[in-house]
This record gives sequence, C-alpha cells and structure tokens, in this order.
Amino acid sequence: PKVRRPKNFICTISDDRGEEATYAGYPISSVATPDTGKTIGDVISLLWFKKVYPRWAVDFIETVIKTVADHGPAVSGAHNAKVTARAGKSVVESLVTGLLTIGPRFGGAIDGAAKYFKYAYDNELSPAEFLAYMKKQGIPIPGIGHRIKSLRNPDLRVEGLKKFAAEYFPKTPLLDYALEVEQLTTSKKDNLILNVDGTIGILMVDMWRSLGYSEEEIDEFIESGTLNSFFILGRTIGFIGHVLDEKRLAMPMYRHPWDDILYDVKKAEEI
Ligand code: Q5B
Repeated sequence: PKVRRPKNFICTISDDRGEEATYAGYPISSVATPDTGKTIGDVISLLWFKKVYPRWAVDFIETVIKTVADHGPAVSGAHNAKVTARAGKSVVESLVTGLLTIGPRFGGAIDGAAKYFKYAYDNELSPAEFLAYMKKQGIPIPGIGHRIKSLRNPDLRVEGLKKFAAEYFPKTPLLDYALEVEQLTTSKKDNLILNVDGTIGILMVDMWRSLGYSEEEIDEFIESGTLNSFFILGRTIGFIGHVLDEKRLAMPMYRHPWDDILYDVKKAEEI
C-alpha cells in the first residue's frame, strides 16, 4: 500500500505546481490583467480570505489600501524609513524599520479597535460604560484620538470611508455605535475622534458580518492580526515612496540637532 510521507508545510492559499500558478484556485491570468476587471482587492480576498468577495467588499478593501498608503513624512514609520535610508541602507532595510513602528499607537490600532468596540457592542455597553471599561483596562481606546486631527480639523480619510460605507454597506451597526462613543470622547477633548485605524477596524467587522462570517471567524481574524495587515500593506506603498525619495534626493546621513534634545544626564553614583 502507498504510504503518504508526512509533510512539513501545508499551503491552503496558492498552488504553483500546474502550468499556471493559482490564487485560491484562480489562475493568476484570470485576475492579473486589466481585461479581467479584477483589482488588488480581489487578489486580497483570494489570498487572505480564500473567498470571492462581492464588488462592494472588494472595493472597500481597495479603498482602505489607497486611503492608508501615506500620511506624509512626519509620521513615526515614514520618519524611521527616511532616517534609515539616509544611513545608506537598502530599500528593504529602510522599509522594515518603518514597518516596525506600526503598533498600538501608530497605524496598528485597527485590530484593537475591532476587538474592543465589538466587545462593547456585543455586550450592550453604553458609550459611558465602554469608556469606564477601557479605563479599567488601563489602555487608551484603540481607534480613538489623533495627534493632529480633531473636530475642528476633521480627518477627510475617515469621512471618505464613512461615506463609502453609507453608500455601499448593507448595514453598519458597529460604526453607528462607534460614532456614539466618539460623541462622548470628543465632548471631553476635541482630538479624541474616531480615527482612521478605528474606522477601518470597525467597518471591517461590519463588512464581515454582512458577508456572513461567524463571530468565531471574525474573532480569529482580529486575533491573528488580519486587520492591522491592511495598514501594513497600504503604508508599505508610502514608506517605499519615502525611501526612494531619499535616494533620489541623495540626502546625507541624518543627525538629530542637539538643540532639540534635552540632555539631563547625572554622573552615576558608585554602589
Ligand atoms: N487620550 C493617537 O495621542 C494617540 C485616548 C485618550 C482615551 C484614547 C492617542 C492614542 C489610541 C491608539 C490609536 C491610531 C497616540 C492613531 C494613526 C495613523 C496616522 C497617524 C498620523 C497615519 C494620540 C492626551 C490625553 C490623555 C490621554 C487622552 C488620548 N487618546 N483617552 N482613549 N484613545 N490613541 N492609534 O494626542 O487626562 O491628559 O492624561 O493612543 O488609535 O496612527 O497621521 O499621525 O495615517 O499615519 O499624543 O493617522 O490618541 O495624546 O497620548 O498625550 O493623550 O488624551 O489619556 O489624557 P496624543 P496623549 P490626560 S491613527
């Protein structure tokens, strides 16, 4: 009898053994060229979710990627990537230093926003109860707050995402709840808006629910970091742009000016 050799790796998303490699069963040629009508959103739905998503969901994914592609040179990740490029490092080395800043404060609050807002909504916490719950957790509410955006200086990316959802999503109960929370947080401080990370995380949950995913499947997406991956993928476009910009401009090595550092060094005591 044939004895199957145990495999060291399993792959459930793509296959390169035939004449043409496939993405979740679809030959690359059937999604790659413009005549197929398929976009990066379709490729993501195949390779990340192994499903053919309806147009509105594919378009939403694509909108998210385009929305987060860059937010200027001053943000943590772009700054790191630029400094690294100016130290003479390669594109990939500079890129990863930018990517490594993505986390709970910068760009990587998408998973956390989905997790905590979903928890609050599912457990029917009022916005005030949710704020009290988060205070007990001892962490800022992921998806709330921005360094430069506020009620007076609204984030038009967020407005764009909300407009898309209002037009194309079957329903947006979690976003509606998050906007109630935002009313309360902005009444305390006007930059405690629902930010771009929060809007993406929350709308992705609304999207997956409308697509018929189970709560367990959605929780698994959140726990595995799927949501932050949208920011990682999109912002990679911008970081590469900044790195190429540095190389094109042949900028010299960066050194931070002394007058922008508070030196507060005391002579170490002997012990
Ligand atoms: N407070 C984003 O803080 C920021 C609070 C809060 C309750 C909150 C902060 C935060 C959660 C993480 C999050 C994604 C660090 C942001 C992004 C992409 C980006 C970036 C870009 C791009 C900003 C001052 C006072 C304190 C705090 C209270 C602040 N946030 N309370 N829940 N969430 N948010 N990150 O302004 O009483 O004075 O002690 O951690 O969602 O990353 O463009 O820059 O595309 O690249 O520095 O858009 O909100 O203020 O931290 O000094 O706090 O507000 O407790 O209260 P700030 P802090 P108090 S989008």
